[in-house]
Amino acid sequence: MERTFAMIKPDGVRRGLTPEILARIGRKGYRVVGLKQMVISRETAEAHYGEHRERPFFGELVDFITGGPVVAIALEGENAIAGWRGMMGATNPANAAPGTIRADFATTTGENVTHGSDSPESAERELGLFFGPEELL
Ligand code: FUP
Repeated sequence: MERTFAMIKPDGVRRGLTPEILARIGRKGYRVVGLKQMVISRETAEAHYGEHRERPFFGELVDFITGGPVVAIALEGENAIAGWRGMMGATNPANAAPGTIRADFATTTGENVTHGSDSPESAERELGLFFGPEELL
């Protein structure tokens, strides 16, 4: 069993895609072990995207991710890290495989609806950033 951190970003929440995305997660068979709607602080956003700090899009990325409510989700299941990234599709929706969330619901890299941890180390770090131990059931 593996745990990963998933997020419905502000564009997804604003567009009312939360139920659709949670339904896909449920159909796939992942267990939701943590779930909350929240507005991310700048401090948390900068820590979450710390690996991109030097990239030219960093400021816009932080503005975007803190600009409205997100849904933070802790998922559990077999191969959940790679599996959830597979359901999301490529970062740039133009390259995302048909049937993936980003192919179905997004048009730009900057606003691509969902996030998913990319490794066991990221998953542990991101779950710790967004959830206290008492929030993961
Ligand atoms: P992913 O793991 O698929 O979310 O992709 P990255 O970690 O590479 O990028 C994180 C976020 O930074 C993306 F979701 C959107 C933003 N980004 C850009 O805006 N422009 C880029 O060229 C790359 C990423």
